[in-house]
Amino acid sequence: MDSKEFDETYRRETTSEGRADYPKAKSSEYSTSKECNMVNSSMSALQSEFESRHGVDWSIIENEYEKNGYYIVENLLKEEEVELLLSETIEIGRGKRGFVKGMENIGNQNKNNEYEEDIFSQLLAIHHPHKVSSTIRNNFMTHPRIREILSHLIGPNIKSMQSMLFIKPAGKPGQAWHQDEYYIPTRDASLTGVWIALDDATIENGCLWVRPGSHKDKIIYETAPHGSYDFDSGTHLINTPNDNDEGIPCEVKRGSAIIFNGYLHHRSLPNRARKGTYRRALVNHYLNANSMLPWDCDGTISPTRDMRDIILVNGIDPYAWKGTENITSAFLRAETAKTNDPNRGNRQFF
Ligand SMILES: O=C(O)CCC(=O)C(=O)O
Repeated sequence: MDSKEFDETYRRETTSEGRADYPKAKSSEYSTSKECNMVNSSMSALQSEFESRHGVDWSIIENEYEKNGYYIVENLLKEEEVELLLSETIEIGRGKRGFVKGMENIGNQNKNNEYEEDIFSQLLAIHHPHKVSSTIRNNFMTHPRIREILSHLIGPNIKSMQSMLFIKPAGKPGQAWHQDEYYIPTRDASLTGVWIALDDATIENGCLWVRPGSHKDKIIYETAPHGSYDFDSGTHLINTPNDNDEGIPCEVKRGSAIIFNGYLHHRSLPNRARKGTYRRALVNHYLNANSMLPWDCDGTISPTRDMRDIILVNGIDPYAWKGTENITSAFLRAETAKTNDPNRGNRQFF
């Protein structure tokens, strides 16, 4: 299914032709409060529809999330949506969707007939793919089910500031224990990751691990070099009350999502599965749109009180009067565990 067909499927599902109670347009298109109210009332309808379809009791989900700092949503995406994301990933990897900084160094810019494996085997992760892919921007960052769930966990007003597309072919490292809110600070501790598996994620291929409940004290902990080639980026958490907690692996099927709190300690291990396989995942980060976003984009822009390169995902943006900016752009993650990495010397990213 290409992106046009996808849009059409969603249009049918989200209008009176299909599931009448899904919002008709994407929330980023809502600018007046009347339209926003429409989104919010659609959300309630959506909730009841979801509840009757899946017997969801939102208070159970909210309590679980509050207690553990994460929640697994099975089958968040349908199989054809996963397929669409994977074919989009190949096009991004070929350099067909636009310039991805760092890709030129590994010869992946403008490739036509490259085998999938040749394209993917070198890529750990692409940051901000939504900057080159309208499919990711319009269909997946603002996906109706993500909006539905986050409106319960974050609140009705939601914005997003980044996406990451992990490819993680066999042999690539994991990410050591860290807290996302250290890297992307919010003013109200509302940072939330939505980690969507595009392959079945297993212990062997480097699934996400979490320390349940480690988000609760809302403390950002110290970090120090981990000194391990198992992990990308230089540091891991130290001197936390959870240092001895090995955590639990979140093995999830493709299409399922792990929603996790920005203070939650989490990590992943290297992909130790057989050559030619991947552990692909799309990870988007969200926060309550009522919070300003004092994020310096990992040191790449001057300190700011409110980074405005955001996408309104649901409800209203109380800071809409500031307008938005175009600051971030797509880039290949610098792999710090790889000595000959062309990006070496750049800042390290989590
Ligand atoms: O997917 C992974 O391997 C790590 C993801 C992660 O740590 C994150 O999204 O913050």
